[in-house]
Amino acid sequence: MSTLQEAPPEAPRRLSLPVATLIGLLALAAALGVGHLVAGFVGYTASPFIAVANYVIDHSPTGIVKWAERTLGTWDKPVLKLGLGVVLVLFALLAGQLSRRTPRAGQVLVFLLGAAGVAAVYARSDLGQISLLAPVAALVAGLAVFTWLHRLALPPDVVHDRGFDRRKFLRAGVGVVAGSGVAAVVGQVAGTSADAEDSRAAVGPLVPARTAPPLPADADFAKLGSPPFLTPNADFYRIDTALVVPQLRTEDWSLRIHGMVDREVTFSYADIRSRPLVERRVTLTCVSNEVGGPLISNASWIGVDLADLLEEAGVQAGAQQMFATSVDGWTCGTPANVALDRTRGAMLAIGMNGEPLPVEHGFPARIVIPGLYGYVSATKWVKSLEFTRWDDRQAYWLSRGWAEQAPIKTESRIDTPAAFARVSAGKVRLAGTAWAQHTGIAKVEVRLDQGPWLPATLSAEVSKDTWRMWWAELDVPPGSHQAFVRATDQDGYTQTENRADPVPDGATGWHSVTLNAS
Ligand SMILES: Nc1nc2c(c(=O)[nH]1)N[C@H]1C(S)=C(S)[C@@H](COP(=O)(O)O)O[C@H]1N2
Ligand SMILES: [Mo]
Repeated sequence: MSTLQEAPPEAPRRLSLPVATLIGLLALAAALGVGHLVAGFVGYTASPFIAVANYVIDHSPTGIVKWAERTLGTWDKPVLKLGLGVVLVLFALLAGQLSRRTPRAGQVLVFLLGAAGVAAVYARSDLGQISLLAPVAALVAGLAVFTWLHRLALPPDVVHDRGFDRRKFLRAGVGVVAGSGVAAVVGQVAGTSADAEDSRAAVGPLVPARTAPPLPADADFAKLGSPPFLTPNADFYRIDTALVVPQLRTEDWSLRIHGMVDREVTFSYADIRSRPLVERRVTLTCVSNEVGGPLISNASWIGVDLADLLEEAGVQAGAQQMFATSVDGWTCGTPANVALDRTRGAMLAIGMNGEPLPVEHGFPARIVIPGLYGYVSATKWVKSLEFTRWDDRQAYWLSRGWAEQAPIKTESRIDTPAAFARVSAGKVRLAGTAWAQHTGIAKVEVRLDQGPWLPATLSAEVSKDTWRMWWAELDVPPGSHQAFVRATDQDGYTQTENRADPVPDGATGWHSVTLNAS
């Protein structure tokens, strides 16, 4: 016993360092386990850990979030969870350390942590009040376990203190670990059992009444190193703020169109599914994409004309923006005139490359609007479209310093050879992609170092709303050289050489790769 209780009975009683530490960690485990258990029944994202992580995403400086998207890609969320986990463990250790004589300081710290969880759930617009039960249960469990274990290790009543009972304490600790684990697993199973995948599998084939024309054979130069014309769903870039992908069944989804409209209307999935469906190829691009970056992909979308739905609602003349909200509370503002313009071809999409939308790309339904960056158009898991004025509502990225109007900028990229590739001197073939959604690409040119611009061969134009592939040959002498690409769109605009950052409305500049020829 004496190893765990450092001081002789007459000295001030206090917990050993390892025991104090263990108490903090076990209280944390209990809080997270119980929180996750209750969240499984009242709303998965109400799990305190997830809610706090979501809060961090929503309230981090926009520069950091966009930096994480660019540099960490799809790893941004695991890295965030890991970071948050480390912070929590440090708090637990601190709570233990501060409570070696009396539990008071640790209890206050556990309470504050629990209160942060409650606040994070309270701050979410997509969770009802009942979901507060999850972080409240976590707070209570954390406090109770902390207090109980502390009493066990250091009874407040000195007279009956028969010294530290190591066995009893360890048994309690094992019990807390096992109980927290079981609670977390039950919560996980309950929270994800209403699985969207089952619902998605039950949708059945989506057969468009108006199919897109067949793809020409030379829609891409994939054999020469350009991207494939249609991006397979599994390779399609993904950007969103959702830490947990919203899990919706078709029967739980609906779309409400309201605000400055003559008649508020609500559509169910069955309503949309039973309409004549259209198929349209549209290339999506993220405003965060750096020059030469990967945040662009192309798909064949199946859905209905958004203009048809808006016509039924009767959008009023003074409406300036279509303010879209997703089930996870993310928001997006689109210029109303673009959403209403029939010739633009905005869609409510339910299918992607012949399948129902993948869950991470917005199942059951999302918005797709040709020619606008995703953050001002492409709301996934969309549940509401409200027509308002710009002054009435500020969308998610708008309030974080990104532009209100964000048409996609004309850009081009070299896909092959890769940067710093070793090539044989002589004729080197380049291939890549160029895009100017809703305007169309007119010309792509390449050049070596400061040499003349040479025209590239373009793939067939499938649609002005999709990217266009190109290939070209350059004569590369031995040594290190830089190959450049630039595109000209059908409005006659040639890409500027001036480099601009993605903030606030998209990057500009020529993409180049360094080639090492020998
Ligand atoms: N609900 C929701 N929809 C969203 C976002 C989001 O964070 N949440 N991000 C938008 C952004 S910034 C982009 S670029 C596109 C990306 O769509 P994708 O993930 O299907 O490629 O989705 C848009 N729709
Ligand atoms: Mo984006």
